[in-house]
Amino acid sequence: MKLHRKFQLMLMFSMGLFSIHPATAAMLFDGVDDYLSAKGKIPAGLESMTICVWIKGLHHNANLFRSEAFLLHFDCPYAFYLMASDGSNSGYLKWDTDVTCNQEWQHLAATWSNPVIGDGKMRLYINGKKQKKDLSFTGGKDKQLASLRSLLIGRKFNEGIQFHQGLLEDARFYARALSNSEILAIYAMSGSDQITNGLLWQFKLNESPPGTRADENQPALDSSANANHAIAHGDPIYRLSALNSENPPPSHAGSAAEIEDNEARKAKFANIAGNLKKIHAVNSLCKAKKEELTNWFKAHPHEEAKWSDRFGKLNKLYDMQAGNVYYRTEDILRQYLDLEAEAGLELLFENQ
Ligand SMILES: [Ca+2]
Repeated sequence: MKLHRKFQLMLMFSMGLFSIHPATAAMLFDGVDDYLSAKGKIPAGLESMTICVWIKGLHHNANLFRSEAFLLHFDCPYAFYLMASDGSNSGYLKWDTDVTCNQEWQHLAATWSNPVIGDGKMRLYINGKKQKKDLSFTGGKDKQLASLRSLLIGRKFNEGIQFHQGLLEDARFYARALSNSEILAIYAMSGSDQITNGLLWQFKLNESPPGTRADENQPALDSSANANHAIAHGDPIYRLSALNSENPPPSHAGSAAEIEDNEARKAKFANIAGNLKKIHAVNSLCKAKKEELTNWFKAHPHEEAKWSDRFGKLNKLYDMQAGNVYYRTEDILRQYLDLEAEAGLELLFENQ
């Protein structure tokens, strides 16, 4: 059976049957107060599980999933943690590599099965690839996880592990441990894998067009059969996904059909390149304005004393946010321009 599935997967790779991700949107979390909360009709006494998600994370050490039964963090090294029904816990299985260094799209997955129905191992996967380390966990006296009643996505876990900042797409929870090849298929097929056996939650996070805000009246839809929709808190916003253009399936010899697919993909996401250029432009304008004001104040120490408080605070904000989310850098640029105007200056990006 396992071999058969592996062969099927290899065949699909070689025939170029992987389709373009159908989604155009993903959900952007601001790292301040955005998160999702879902209640679930979940069977008690889970003996195995899988959680997985596409992520483009900008903030180190953020929480991805929190529930009564498990945690998954976008953190280094702490990653995956289970709570059993008898109150015992697994401790953390850590990431082999620092996933938070990668600010590109990546697919993260965690699985576990107890030693009765499976091998009693917790596992982590990055972009479909099983990591070297695993962790044994029996699931306590009953070999079952704590009753799972709710799921928080992206919410702050503690002072060290904060709100998620960045994009999420296609978050799933299964009441079974998926196999290596199933995880690989979810990664490689970008949403068209149709692996639904045991699926209890699936938040594609692509239900609204880019630019729309999710709020309490506009829940994030659960597309599993359970329809356990999630309430959006803090007004996260839908953004263009760009999943395919930035994270194509693992490299393999491209067939003619695939090369055509790639061309279509390039065309489809050409506007994203435009957006990225805009982000870079805003970032570099913001940087230039900061330097310009710094130089001017250096040359005019009397003026500097008057503005140093506000300018210093703004610079701190800039250092924290530069290169992160577009609208924040834009906002900082606006504040530099306000300060410049109020100081009666017109420096006009002389160095640009
Ligand atoms: Ca917010």
